[in-house]
Amino acid sequence: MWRNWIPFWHSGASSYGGDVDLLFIGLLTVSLLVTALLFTLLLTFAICYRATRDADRGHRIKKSWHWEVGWTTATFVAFLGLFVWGATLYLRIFEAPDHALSIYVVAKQWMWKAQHPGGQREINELHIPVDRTVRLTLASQDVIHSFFVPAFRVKHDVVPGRYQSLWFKAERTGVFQLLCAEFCGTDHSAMTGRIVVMKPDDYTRWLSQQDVDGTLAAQGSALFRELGCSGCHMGTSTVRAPHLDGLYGRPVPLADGRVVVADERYIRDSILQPRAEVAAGYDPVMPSFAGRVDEEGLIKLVAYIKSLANGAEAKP
Ligand code: HEC
Ligand SMILES: [Cu+2]
Repeated sequence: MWRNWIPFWHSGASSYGGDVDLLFIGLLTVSLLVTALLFTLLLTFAICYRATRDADRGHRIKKSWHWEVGWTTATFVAFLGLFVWGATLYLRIFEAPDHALSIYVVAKQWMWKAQHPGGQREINELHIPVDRTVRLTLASQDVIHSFFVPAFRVKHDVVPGRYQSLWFKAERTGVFQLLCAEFCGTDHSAMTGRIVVMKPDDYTRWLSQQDVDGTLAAQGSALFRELGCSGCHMGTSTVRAPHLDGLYGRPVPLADGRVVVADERYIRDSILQPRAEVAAGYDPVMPSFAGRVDEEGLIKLVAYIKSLANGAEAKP
Protein backbone atom coordinates (compact mmCIF):
# COMPACT_ATOMS: atom_id res chain seq x y z
CA MET A 1 0.00 0.00 0.00
CA TRP A 2 1.17 3.52 -0.80
CA ARG A 3 1.19 4.56 2.85
CA ASN A 4 3.88 2.00 3.59
CA TRP A 5 6.26 4.18 1.59
CA ILE A 6 5.97 7.09 3.99
CA PRO A 7 8.77 6.77 6.57
CA PHE A 8 7.64 6.09 10.17
CA TRP A 9 4.08 5.51 8.97
CA HIS A 10 2.40 2.33 10.18
CA SER A 11 -0.78 1.74 8.26
CA GLY A 12 -3.77 0.77 10.39
CA ALA A 13 -4.81 -2.80 11.06
CA SER A 14 -8.59 -2.30 11.05
CA SER A 15 -11.06 -2.07 8.18
CA TYR A 16 -11.59 1.68 8.58
CA GLY A 17 -7.96 2.42 9.46
CA GLY A 18 -7.21 3.48 5.90
CA ASP A 19 -10.08 5.98 5.86
CA VAL A 20 -8.95 7.53 9.14
CA ASP A 21 -5.42 7.83 7.75
CA LEU A 22 -6.72 9.46 4.60
CA LEU A 23 -8.70 12.00 6.62
CA PHE A 24 -5.62 12.74 8.70
CA ILE A 25 -3.50 13.23 5.58
CA GLY A 26 -6.24 15.43 4.13
CA LEU A 27 -6.27 17.67 7.23
CA LEU A 28 -2.49 17.77 7.27
CA THR A 29 -2.33 18.74 3.58
CA VAL A 30 -4.89 21.53 3.95
CA SER A 31 -3.08 22.87 7.03
CA LEU A 32 0.28 22.76 5.26
CA LEU A 33 -1.11 24.55 2.17
CA VAL A 34 -2.67 27.31 4.28
CA THR A 35 0.51 27.68 6.34
CA ALA A 36 2.65 27.76 3.18
CA LEU A 37 0.43 30.44 1.61
CA LEU A 38 0.52 32.59 4.75
CA PHE A 39 4.28 32.36 5.13
CA THR A 40 4.92 33.04 1.42
CA LEU A 41 2.84 36.22 1.57
CA LEU A 42 4.37 37.23 4.91
CA LEU A 43 7.94 36.80 3.69
CA THR A 44 7.28 38.38 0.29
CA PHE A 45 5.79 41.51 1.81
CA ALA A 46 8.41 41.66 4.57
CA ILE A 47 11.17 41.61 1.95
CA CYS A 48 9.54 43.83 -0.70
CA TYR A 49 8.47 46.52 1.74
CA ARG A 50 11.32 46.45 4.24
CA ALA A 51 12.30 49.86 5.70
CA THR A 52 15.42 50.45 3.61
CA ARG A 53 13.78 49.55 0.31
CA ASP A 54 12.35 52.52 -1.65
CA ALA A 55 9.25 50.69 -2.87
CA ASP A 56 6.21 52.65 -4.06
CA ARG A 57 4.23 53.35 -0.91
CA GLY A 58 2.19 56.27 -2.20
CA HIS A 59 -0.60 54.72 -4.20
CA ARG A 60 -2.92 53.04 -1.79
CA ILE A 61 -5.29 50.66 -3.58
CA LYS A 62 -8.96 50.84 -2.60
CA LYS A 63 -10.24 47.83 -0.68
CA SER A 64 -11.60 45.16 -3.01
CA TRP A 65 -14.67 43.22 -1.94
CA HIS A 66 -13.96 40.61 -4.59
CA TRP A 67 -10.94 39.42 -2.67
CA GLU A 68 -12.69 39.61 0.68
CA VAL A 69 -15.73 37.62 -0.45
CA GLY A 70 -13.54 35.28 -2.50
CA TRP A 71 -11.27 34.05 0.24
CA THR A 72 -13.98 33.93 2.88
CA THR A 73 -16.10 31.71 0.63
CA ALA A 74 -13.13 29.55 -0.34
CA THR A 75 -12.12 28.84 3.27
CA PHE A 76 -15.75 28.33 4.30
CA VAL A 77 -16.35 25.76 1.58
CA ALA A 78 -13.01 24.02 2.21
CA PHE A 79 -13.53 23.67 5.95
CA LEU A 80 -17.19 22.72 5.61
CA GLY A 81 -15.98 20.00 3.24
CA LEU A 82 -13.56 18.76 5.89
CA PHE A 83 -16.34 18.80 8.46
CA VAL A 84 -18.66 16.71 6.27
CA TRP A 85 -15.82 14.29 5.50
CA GLY A 86 -14.91 13.89 9.18
CA ALA A 87 -18.51 13.68 10.39
CA THR A 88 -19.43 10.97 7.87
CA LEU A 89 -16.48 8.87 8.93
CA TYR A 90 -17.23 9.48 12.62
CA LEU A 91 -20.82 8.32 12.22
CA ARG A 92 -19.68 5.22 10.39
CA ILE A 93 -17.15 4.32 13.06
CA PHE A 94 -19.42 4.89 16.02
CA GLU A 95 -22.53 3.22 14.63
CA ALA A 96 -21.88 -0.37 15.63
CA PRO A 97 -23.38 -2.94 13.25
CA ASP A 98 -25.75 -5.48 14.83
CA HIS A 99 -24.42 -8.67 13.31
CA ALA A 100 -21.14 -8.71 15.16
CA LEU A 101 -19.27 -10.72 17.73
CA SER A 102 -20.34 -9.02 20.93
CA ILE A 103 -17.77 -8.64 23.70
CA TYR A 104 -18.14 -6.69 26.95
CA VAL A 105 -15.35 -4.61 28.43
CA VAL A 106 -15.35 -3.08 31.90
CA ALA A 107 -12.79 -0.41 32.67
CA LYS A 108 -11.79 0.17 36.26
CA GLN A 109 -8.86 1.71 38.07
CA TRP A 110 -6.54 0.49 36.57
CA MET A 111 -7.35 -2.38 34.29
CA TRP A 112 -9.44 -3.56 31.38
CA LYS A 113 -11.64 -6.57 32.03
CA ALA A 114 -13.13 -8.35 29.05
CA GLN A 115 -16.01 -10.83 29.09
CA HIS A 116 -16.77 -13.02 26.10
CA PRO A 117 -20.29 -14.34 25.42
CA GLY A 118 -19.07 -17.87 26.13
CA GLY A 119 -18.12 -16.85 29.66
CA GLN A 120 -14.36 -16.48 29.03
CA ARG A 121 -12.82 -13.63 30.98
CA GLU A 122 -9.53 -11.87 30.64
CA ILE A 123 -7.74 -8.90 32.14
CA ASN A 124 -5.69 -6.42 30.13
CA GLU A 125 -5.91 -8.72 27.15
CA LEU A 126 -8.48 -9.14 24.46
CA HIS A 127 -8.39 -12.07 22.08
CA ILE A 128 -10.36 -11.61 18.89
CA PRO A 129 -10.57 -13.36 15.52
CA VAL A 130 -9.22 -11.71 12.38
CA ASP A 131 -11.59 -10.48 9.61
CA ARG A 132 -14.63 -10.57 11.85
CA THR A 133 -16.62 -7.55 12.99
CA VAL A 134 -16.29 -7.19 16.75
CA ARG A 135 -18.68 -5.01 18.71
CA LEU A 136 -17.56 -3.91 22.14
CA THR A 137 -19.93 -2.75 24.83
CA LEU A 138 -17.89 -0.65 27.22
CA ALA A 139 -18.69 0.28 30.80
CA SER A 140 -16.71 1.97 33.54
CA GLN A 141 -16.80 0.91 37.17
CA ASP A 142 -15.42 4.22 38.49
CA VAL A 143 -14.09 7.20 36.54
CA ILE A 144 -13.81 8.21 32.89
CA HIS A 145 -11.39 6.04 30.94
CA SER A 146 -10.73 5.96 27.23
CA PHE A 147 -10.36 2.83 25.14
CA PHE A 148 -7.55 3.51 22.68
CA VAL A 149 -6.08 1.12 20.13
CA PRO A 150 -3.77 3.18 17.94
CA ALA A 151 -3.28 0.42 15.36
CA PHE A 152 -7.04 0.18 14.82
CA ARG A 153 -7.39 3.98 14.72
CA VAL A 154 -10.04 3.83 17.40
CA LYS A 155 -10.41 5.80 20.62
CA HIS A 156 -13.58 6.00 22.67
CA ASP A 157 -14.27 7.48 26.07
CA VAL A 158 -15.71 5.09 28.65
CA VAL A 159 -17.97 7.15 30.87
CA PRO A 160 -19.32 5.74 34.14
CA GLY A 161 -23.08 5.33 34.38
CA ARG A 162 -23.74 4.37 30.78
CA TYR A 163 -22.81 1.93 28.05
CA GLN A 164 -20.88 2.94 25.00
CA SER A 165 -20.31 0.76 22.03
CA LEU A 166 -17.74 0.68 19.30
CA TRP A 167 -16.74 -1.75 16.62
CA PHE A 168 -13.79 -2.73 14.53
CA LYS A 169 -12.69 -5.43 12.16
CA ALA A 170 -9.06 -6.40 12.48
CA GLU A 171 -7.49 -7.13 9.10
CA ARG A 172 -4.17 -8.53 10.26
CA THR A 173 -3.26 -11.08 12.90
CA GLY A 174 -0.81 -9.94 15.54
CA VAL A 175 -0.56 -8.24 18.89
CA PHE A 176 -1.59 -4.61 19.19
CA GLN A 177 -1.34 -2.12 21.99
CA LEU A 178 -4.35 -1.15 24.09
CA LEU A 179 -4.05 2.07 26.08
CA CYS A 180 -6.16 4.21 28.35
CA ALA A 181 -6.20 7.69 26.83
CA GLU A 182 -7.93 9.57 29.62
CA PHE A 183 -6.08 10.50 32.80
CA CYS A 184 -7.81 8.33 35.39
CA GLY A 185 -5.63 8.47 38.52
CA THR A 186 -2.29 7.34 39.91
CA ASP A 187 -1.72 4.30 37.73
CA HIS A 188 -3.29 5.67 34.59
CA SER A 189 -0.09 5.14 32.63
CA ALA A 190 -0.05 1.47 33.65
CA MET A 191 -3.58 0.86 32.39
CA THR A 192 -2.38 -0.82 29.24
CA GLY A 193 -3.13 -4.09 27.57
CA ARG A 194 -2.83 -6.16 24.42
CA ILE A 195 -5.26 -6.96 21.67
CA VAL A 196 -4.40 -10.37 20.27
CA VAL A 197 -5.80 -10.89 16.79
CA MET A 198 -5.87 -14.57 15.88
CA LYS A 199 -6.79 -16.78 12.96
CA PRO A 200 -10.37 -18.11 13.43
CA ASP A 201 -9.14 -21.64 14.24
CA ASP A 202 -6.67 -20.39 16.82
CA TYR A 203 -9.36 -18.20 18.30
CA THR A 204 -11.76 -21.13 18.68
CA ARG A 205 -8.99 -23.15 20.27
CA TRP A 206 -8.13 -20.28 22.62
CA LEU A 207 -11.80 -19.99 23.67
CA SER A 208 -12.02 -23.70 24.44
CA GLN A 209 -8.85 -23.61 26.55
CA GLN A 210 -10.20 -21.04 29.00
CA ASP A 211 -11.75 -21.94 32.33
CA VAL A 212 -15.39 -20.97 32.30
CA ASP A 213 -18.25 -21.47 34.71
CA GLY A 214 -21.02 -21.36 32.17
CA THR A 215 -21.74 -18.87 29.42
CA LEU A 216 -22.17 -15.23 30.26
CA ALA A 217 -25.95 -15.67 29.97
CA ALA A 218 -25.88 -18.68 32.31
CA GLN A 219 -23.89 -16.69 34.86
CA GLY A 220 -26.51 -13.97 34.47
CA SER A 221 -29.27 -16.47 35.04
CA ALA A 222 -27.68 -17.54 38.34
CA LEU A 223 -27.32 -13.91 39.40
CA PHE A 224 -30.95 -13.30 38.39
CA ARG A 225 -32.04 -15.81 41.01
CA GLU A 226 -29.45 -14.80 43.58
CA LEU A 227 -30.59 -11.17 43.57
CA GLY A 228 -34.24 -12.14 43.74
CA CYS A 229 -35.22 -10.82 40.31
CA SER A 230 -36.82 -14.16 39.53
CA GLY A 231 -39.11 -13.73 42.56
CA CYS A 232 -41.01 -11.01 40.72
CA HIS A 233 -40.24 -11.68 37.09
CA MET A 234 -40.96 -15.35 36.88
CA GLY A 235 -43.77 -17.81 37.02
CA THR A 236 -45.74 -17.83 40.23
CA SER A 237 -44.89 -14.40 41.58
CA THR A 238 -47.57 -12.48 43.47
CA VAL A 239 -46.14 -9.17 42.25
CA ARG A 240 -47.29 -8.29 38.78
CA ALA A 241 -44.06 -7.78 36.84
CA PRO A 242 -43.43 -8.06 33.08
CA HIS A 243 -42.01 -11.28 31.68
CA LEU A 244 -38.61 -10.62 30.24
CA ASP A 245 -38.77 -13.24 27.46
CA GLY A 246 -38.40 -11.60 24.08
CA LEU A 247 -37.85 -8.20 25.68
CA TYR A 248 -34.53 -7.43 24.05
CA GLY A 249 -34.82 -5.39 20.86
CA ARG A 250 -38.57 -4.87 21.24
CA PRO A 251 -40.25 -1.45 21.51
CA VAL A 252 -41.57 -0.97 25.07
CA PRO A 253 -44.47 1.41 25.77
CA LEU A 254 -43.79 3.38 28.96
CA ALA A 255 -46.21 4.67 31.56
CA ASP A 256 -45.48 8.27 30.53
CA GLY A 257 -46.51 7.58 26.94
CA ARG A 258 -43.07 7.28 25.39
CA VAL A 259 -41.98 4.17 23.52
CA VAL A 260 -38.36 3.05 23.83
CA VAL A 261 -36.49 0.16 22.29
CA ALA A 262 -35.29 -2.34 24.89
CA ASP A 263 -31.58 -2.27 24.13
CA GLU A 264 -28.67 -2.83 26.50
CA ARG A 265 -28.99 0.70 27.84
CA TYR A 266 -32.68 0.25 28.64
CA ILE A 267 -32.10 -3.01 30.49
CA ARG A 268 -29.20 -1.53 32.46
CA ASP A 269 -31.19 1.57 33.43
CA SER A 270 -34.23 -0.56 34.34
CA ILE A 271 -32.11 -2.33 36.93
CA LEU A 272 -30.39 0.75 38.37
CA GLN A 273 -33.13 3.37 38.05
CA PRO A 274 -36.42 1.50 37.69
CA ARG A 275 -38.44 4.67 38.36
CA ALA A 276 -36.98 6.53 35.39
CA GLU A 277 -38.69 4.41 32.75
CA VAL A 278 -41.66 2.46 34.06
CA ALA A 279 -43.22 -0.09 31.70
CA ALA A 280 -46.83 0.83 30.89
CA GLY A 281 -49.44 -1.11 32.82
CA TYR A 282 -47.23 -1.95 35.81
CA ASP A 283 -46.83 -0.40 39.24
CA PRO A 284 -43.39 1.12 39.90
CA VAL A 285 -42.59 -1.38 42.66
CA MET A 286 -39.24 -2.63 41.42
CA PRO A 287 -36.45 -1.63 43.84
CA SER A 288 -33.27 -0.09 42.51
CA PHE A 289 -30.29 -2.40 42.44
CA ALA A 290 -27.75 0.42 42.31
CA GLY A 291 -24.88 -0.45 44.66
CA ARG A 292 -25.96 -4.07 44.91
CA VAL A 293 -24.66 -5.19 41.56
CA ASP A 294 -21.47 -3.98 39.89
CA GLU A 295 -20.79 -3.41 36.18
CA GLU A 296 -19.65 -6.97 35.64
CA GLY A 297 -22.81 -8.30 37.24
CA LEU A 298 -24.92 -5.92 35.16
CA ILE A 299 -23.28 -7.25 32.02
CA LYS A 300 -24.19 -10.79 33.02
CA LEU A 301 -27.80 -9.80 33.70
CA VAL A 302 -27.98 -7.95 30.38
CA ALA A 303 -26.50 -10.96 28.57
CA TYR A 304 -29.04 -13.21 30.26
CA ILE A 305 -32.02 -11.02 29.38
CA LYS A 306 -30.68 -10.70 25.82
CA SER A 307 -30.49 -14.49 25.58
CA LEU A 308 -34.18 -14.73 26.48
CA ALA A 309 -34.94 -12.87 23.26
CA ASN A 310 -34.11 -15.82 21.05
CA GLY A 311 -35.31 -18.32 23.58
CA ALA A 312 -32.45 -20.70 22.93
CA GLU A 313 -29.74 -20.05 25.51
CA ALA A 314 -29.69 -20.45 29.28
CA LYS A 315 -32.85 -21.82 30.74
CA PRO A 316 -33.17 -20.66 34.36
C1 HEC B 1 -40.28 -6.39 43.66
C2 HEC B 1 -40.40 -7.05 42.39
C3 HEC B 1 -39.26 -6.90 41.39
C4 HEC B 1 -37.94 -7.28 41.56
C5 HEC B 1 -37.28 -7.90 42.78
C6 HEC B 1 -37.29 -6.99 40.30
N1 HEC B 1 -38.18 -6.42 39.43
FE1 HEC B 1 -37.77 -5.85 37.53
N2 HEC B 1 -39.63 -5.05 37.37
C7 HEC B 1 -40.64 -5.16 38.30
C8 HEC B 1 -41.81 -4.45 37.84
C9 HEC B 1 -43.13 -4.33 38.58
C10 HEC B 1 -41.48 -3.91 36.58
C11 HEC B 1 -42.37 -3.07 35.68
C12 HEC B 1 -42.40 -1.64 36.12
C13 HEC B 1 -41.11 -0.95 35.79
O1 HEC B 1 -40.74 -0.84 34.63
O2 HEC B 1 -40.46 -0.47 36.76
C14 HEC B 1 -40.10 -4.30 36.32
C15 HEC B 1 -39.38 -3.98 35.15
C16 HEC B 1 -38.17 -4.54 34.80
C17 HEC B 1 -37.55 -4.40 33.51
C18 HEC B 1 -38.15 -3.66 32.33
C19 HEC B 1 -39.07 -4.65 31.69
C20 HEC B 1 -39.96 -4.14 30.59
O3 HEC B 1 -40.79 -4.96 30.07
O4 HEC B 1 -39.86 -2.99 30.22
C21 HEC B 1 -36.38 -5.10 33.56
C22 HEC B 1 -35.35 -5.27 32.42
C23 HEC B 1 -36.27 -5.65 34.87
N3 HEC B 1 -37.37 -5.30 35.61
C24 HEC B 1 -35.20 -6.43 35.32
C25 HEC B 1 -35.04 -6.83 36.62
C26 HEC B 1 -33.83 -7.45 37.14
C27 HEC B 1 -32.60 -7.80 36.30
C28 HEC B 1 -34.03 -7.64 38.47
C29 HEC B 1 -33.04 -8.20 39.48
C30 HEC B 1 -31.74 -7.52 39.55
C31 HEC B 1 -35.38 -7.18 38.79
N4 HEC B 1 -35.94 -6.69 37.64
C32 HEC B 1 -35.94 -7.25 40.04
C33 HEC B 1 -40.56 -5.83 39.52
C34 HEC B 1 -39.39 -6.35 40.05
CU1 LIG C 1 -8.06 4.62 32.63
